[in-house]
Amino acid sequence: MAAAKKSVTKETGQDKGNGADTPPDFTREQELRALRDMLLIRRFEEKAGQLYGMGAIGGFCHLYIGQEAIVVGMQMALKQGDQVITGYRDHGHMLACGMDAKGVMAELTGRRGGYSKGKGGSMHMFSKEKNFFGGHGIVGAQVSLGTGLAFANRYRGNDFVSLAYFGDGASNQGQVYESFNMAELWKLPVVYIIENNRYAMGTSVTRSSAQTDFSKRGISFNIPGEQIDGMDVRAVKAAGDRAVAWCRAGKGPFILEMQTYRYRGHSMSDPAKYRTREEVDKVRHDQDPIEQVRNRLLAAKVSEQELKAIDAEVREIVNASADFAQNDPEPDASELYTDVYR
Ligand SMILES: Cc1ncc(C[n+]2csc(CCOP(=O)(O)OP(=O)(O)O)c2C)c(N)n1
Ligand SMILES: [Mg+2]
Repeated sequence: MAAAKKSVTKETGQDKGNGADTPPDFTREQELRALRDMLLIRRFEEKAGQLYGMGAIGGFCHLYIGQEAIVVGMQMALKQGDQVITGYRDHGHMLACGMDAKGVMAELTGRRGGYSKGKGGSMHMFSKEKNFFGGHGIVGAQVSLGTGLAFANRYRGNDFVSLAYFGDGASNQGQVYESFNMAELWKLPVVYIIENNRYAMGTSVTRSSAQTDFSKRGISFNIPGEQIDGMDVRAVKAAGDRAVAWCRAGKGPFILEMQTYRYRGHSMSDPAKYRTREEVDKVRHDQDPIEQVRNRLLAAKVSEQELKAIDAEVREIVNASADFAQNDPEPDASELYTDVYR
């Protein structure tokens, strides 16, 4: 993975701190929060993987392991009322938005306590209270919908910003560019976050994309873009601050390419034969977002005990969610006829 290079296609006029190469330090509280929130996603996803292996989860299940710093860092740049929308690799986004782990896990297992009453599954969960708008299985669909959320904010005259997350593969979808055009034309407050994890299913970016610097994808629409080290939660947060401030100030959309990596296959049914084990191990070893924070905390003399307490708290939440998700009843058959558009 290229180290954090940055390409700003239009001068933002914002304070860029020390630049993306050396992101501003976090306070101790920020480091601890980032560690806890990233660990929650990692452990939740590991547990979801186990439950899937046991046959407790049906349908599709796309894990977010390796990409945790992106949603956690971006969430730290938001204020209450800002909205989030993403694709099918969505459990991390939900947890980062503050959705309840029990409700998410129970949706995965198809139980009535799930966010969609057990009728939606992994790719179809929403929370009005937490401003999470899904969970979308159609690649690229969330980009147009996220632009619509921004349009609504502008129409209503509030100062909320919407974040539309999508992948390197989705970046080649036609509706993305129709959305870019409208967003810049109408100065809509939307941050387009391209999670470049280097693969779209089994296809690497170099095989699928003529322009692999995704921060440049907005050039013909005059949308500024930056390339960010998406494995460093501090760099993500700093970039999020700049992009969100730009949108909130009424200057229009902003593109952030987050350079990241997914450790697991595309979905649970992917044997991942298109890459080597060494490639995965190298990223895990050299760049793991959670280990980076843990190492900085240890270097700052935070005790092992304090870190263990965070581990324990997270494990308890995840175990409780798995227990609930396996013991909560399935939805009643009458639910087949509710929440259906006719
Ligand atoms: C319109 C559409 N075309 C194709 C698919 C099948 N499909 C599902 S995921 C995916 C790859 C998307 O990759 P990327 O955008 O990089 O996201 P990632 O899975 O890496 O997070 C494809 C082609 C789909 N769901 N929708
Ligand atoms: Mg991808």
